[in-house]
Amino acid sequence: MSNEQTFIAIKPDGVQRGLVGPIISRFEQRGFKLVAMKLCSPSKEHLEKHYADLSGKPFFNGLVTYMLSGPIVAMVWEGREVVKTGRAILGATNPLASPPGTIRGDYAIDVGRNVCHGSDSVENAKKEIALWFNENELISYKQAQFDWIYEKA
Ligand code: IDP
Ligand code: MG
Repeated sequence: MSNEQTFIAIKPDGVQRGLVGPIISRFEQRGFKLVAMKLCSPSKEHLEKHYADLSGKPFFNGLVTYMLSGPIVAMVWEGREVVKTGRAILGATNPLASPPGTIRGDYAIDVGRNVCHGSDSVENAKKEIALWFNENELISYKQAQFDWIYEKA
């Protein structure tokens, strides 16, 4: 399926460090399609909901404070196996365990400042997209380069 979707976010450190362009470029250059994007400052409640699965972790409060520390670029990207491939483009959660060539492996050191977020499963991607975007913010269009990226739809 070439219409799988994932939720990708550039965290406050990524925005403040001027990494919006480089991070978007990696998804564009790979051939994925941008379906939605906004610069936003979500509430504490919204971020606690986004990371609800981690609410029992000792780093949870620090994580929410980090995510509240500045604007976030929220995006939806679409394409074949984009959830799994998006995670590969981001790299490992701990940047020091992430090889050069990945976003975290090229731009980050500490796990608590790892510049980007990506959904970890198709099911969670659906939930995260619904949490961060209204349906009318997801734009439907044919990517001009589609037939040059995919052999078959
Ligand atoms: P992921 O972002 O690679 O999916 P998760 O385990 O879902 O990793 O954790 C969510 C976020 O929480 C991480 O991206 C990172 O910012 C933060 N985090 C995870 N583990 C730690 C930790 O041990 N210390 C501080 N922050 C952490
Ligand atoms: Mg995660």
